[in-house]
Amino acid sequence: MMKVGFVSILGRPNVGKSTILNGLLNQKVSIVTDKSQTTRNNIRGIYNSEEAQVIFVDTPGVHKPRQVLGQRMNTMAYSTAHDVDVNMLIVDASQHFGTGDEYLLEHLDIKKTPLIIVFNKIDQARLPHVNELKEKYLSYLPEAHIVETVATEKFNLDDLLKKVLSLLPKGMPFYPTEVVTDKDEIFQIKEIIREKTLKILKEEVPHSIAVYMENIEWEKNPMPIKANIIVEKDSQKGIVIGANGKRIKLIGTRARQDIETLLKKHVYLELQVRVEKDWRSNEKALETFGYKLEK
Ligand SMILES: Nc1nc2c(ncn2[C@@H]2O[C@H](COP(=O)(O)OP(=O)(O)OP(=O)(O)O)[C@@H](O)[C@H]2O)c(=O)[nH]1
Ligand SMILES: [Mg+2]
Repeated sequence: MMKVGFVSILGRPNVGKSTILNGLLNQKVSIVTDKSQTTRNNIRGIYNSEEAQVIFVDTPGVHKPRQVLGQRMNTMAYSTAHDVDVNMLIVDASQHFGTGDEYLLEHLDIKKTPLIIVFNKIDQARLPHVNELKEKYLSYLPEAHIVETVATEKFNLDDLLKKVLSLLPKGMPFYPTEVVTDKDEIFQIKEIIREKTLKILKEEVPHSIAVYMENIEWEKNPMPIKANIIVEKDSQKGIVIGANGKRIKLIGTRARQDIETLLKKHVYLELQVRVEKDWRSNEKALETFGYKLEK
């Protein structure tokens, strides 16, 4: 029998969770940006080999929420911690331990399942600092296994995978071996557009962005895709569009390239910016934009 199981990827925003998922799978399944709270849904990424199937679950970063969206994102992370065979807690080793870390440790229930603490970004940290952090975390979670990584360089991700496999039970695979993620193409297209938008924007605007898919004509070549970039305030609309439409054009060009790679087809991408006031606190809007509470 193979090693099979579910493994969470938990932690505060921007610590490198999605980079670790992509690195472990050698494939981009989850979007990555330098902005915090990039990931907003639980995203499964499935690793397959002769001996194992591991279903990794990338989760939204745990943070002090200000809107319903943020509460929902935290809930996704909290519930994942209960649903897996192994928990992975990712820590940004270049940062100091602070109130955000305390908040996470108070809210995340990770004491009942085998736990690996991954100290990531050690390329940006000094050794004495990493050792101090380790001591701190081990005082809260004395049973934890520890791995140090540089996810952007894939440094030590092989060790991390070995550690994960050693902790997994035996079983039968859940997914056919060709499946890499539980998310469909529409989700992936929307995420690509959101990634390119976030990468171009600064400061507070990224948190206000959602992407809505209006229409895809699958059978046509090139394939027309009509999507909306949603913002929360009128003032943000101009920021996304940019002077003479320069910014939205750049977002469109970059997104189209990645969508064409994903679908292996030519696409014609039409983006429009739309204001949906305070959508992050509105139940109905959250559902429309793909942030319904899910398991
Ligand atoms: N220097 C360095 N940067 C890293 C490393 N791992 C990730 N990053 C960068 O950290 C930023 C955040 O990475 P993500 O993978 O999006 O982080 P995340 O934890 O998924 O963030 P959220 O989805 O917002 O919770 C990106 O700019 C990454 O390139 C690392 O090991 N070293
Ligand atoms: Mg992420």
